[in-house]
Amino acid sequence: MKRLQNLFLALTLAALTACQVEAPAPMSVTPLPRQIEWHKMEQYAFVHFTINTFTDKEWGYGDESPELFNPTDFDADALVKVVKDANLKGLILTAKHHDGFCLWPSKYTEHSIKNSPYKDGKGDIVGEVAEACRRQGVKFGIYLSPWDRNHAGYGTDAYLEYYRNQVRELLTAYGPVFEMWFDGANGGNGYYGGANEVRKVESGYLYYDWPKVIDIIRELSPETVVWSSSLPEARWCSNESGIIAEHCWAMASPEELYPNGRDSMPALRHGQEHGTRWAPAEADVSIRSGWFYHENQEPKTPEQLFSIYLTSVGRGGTLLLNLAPDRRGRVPEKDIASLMEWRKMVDQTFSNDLAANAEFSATSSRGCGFGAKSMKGEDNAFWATEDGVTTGDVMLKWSEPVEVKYVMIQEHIALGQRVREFSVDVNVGNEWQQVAKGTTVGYKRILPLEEAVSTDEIRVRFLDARGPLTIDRIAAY
Ligand code: FUL
Repeated sequence: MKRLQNLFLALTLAALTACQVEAPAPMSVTPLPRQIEWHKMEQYAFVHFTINTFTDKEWGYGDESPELFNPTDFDADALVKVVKDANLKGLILTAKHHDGFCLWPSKYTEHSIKNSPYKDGKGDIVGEVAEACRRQGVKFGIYLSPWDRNHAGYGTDAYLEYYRNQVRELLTAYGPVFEMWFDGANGGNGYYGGANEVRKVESGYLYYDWPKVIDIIRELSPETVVWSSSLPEARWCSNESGIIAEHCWAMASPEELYPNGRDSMPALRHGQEHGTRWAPAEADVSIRSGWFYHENQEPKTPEQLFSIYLTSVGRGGTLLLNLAPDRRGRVPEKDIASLMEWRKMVDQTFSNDLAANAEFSATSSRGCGFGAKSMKGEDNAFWATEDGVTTGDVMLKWSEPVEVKYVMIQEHIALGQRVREFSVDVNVGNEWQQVAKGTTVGYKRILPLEEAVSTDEIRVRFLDARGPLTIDRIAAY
């Protein structure tokens, strides 16, 4: 008995010692905890709703009467329910668009909902939506247009004070918010308190002195991810079509994203391997061609939305999908139908991970706890190679052939983004065929195969990386 006990003790000790393998050191740029939470949301809604909805415009001039804002059937809970049913994890609302009309009763201006017929001036769309989001477990975010075509002081210090006051007012009353969206459209003609002129602000974004605004956010809502054109914690993916580039780093350097305060499209599109911040790409796209509701436009089809899902969530960033309530304040029925069908397609395609029944192996691993099996399923474990090993193959083997149309790869981004090149191969009739290849992976990469293949073995070859490989998951659908 005693010998058996000793043996058991020895085995346990051996196992413990063997398991004392440390994870690879993090890369120099890694996401903040709030950015990891943001990545995990994957998809959330934008809601463009304001006076433009009633004037049939995309950009209001700034002289519109607040009397025009009069939704006849607005119900914040119904709006949030659409978002929730579509499995969108958050909602970013246009609290103020370029025309300057405020959807909350701001104490800093009369150009707001308090002078509209909506609920006899007692309504507060921002507050109502924020509360409905909290009730239904959807995260709330705010779009506050920096460009304001209504404000008399736009272009001067007076407006900057007004703007910062509003950021403070919103975050105090409606925070915490998961994301603040500071649009890049800037300066031009407008009403400007009656001046009716063209106002250009200093070199794009520099006028706003973003660090001062960001200080207010950090003070009042520390968990907010800032989408801005200065010190971004999430960046524009460079287009409004829902397409993140295939080659896309989550890292970027602000001075290269915004040289002289202006957008650099290549830097926004691809990020930078040696960028100094974690500033991942977000794909903003509208369900219709406009951001605001226009009667003559149609929603995208479920198939189009599915394709957008693949080029956004499937390329390491997030999807910010815009809904445009109509003059009732309701998301149009046909848009809801398209959304729900899209959700069904995503669920059906990605609910059954074939890799759950596969045998995982790898050409090498760091050892205990970091073995190939760690890439199976959703958990915190990840596969890692030894220091100095930046390539490796992962094999998934089934006892019976499976039909595969999509391969999904996730890096363990908490330690940084590393993969520079990879190939996906399938074994058909004892021959390896390359069915997909790529450069970057990041939080999540979905590789659609040209056509479904029947195979009992898949191999993912990591051909180059910036450091030891750290792969969270490989799945097949
Ligand atoms: C753009 C704006 O000008 C559009 O109106 C819209 O809000 C879009 C999301 O961002 O820059």
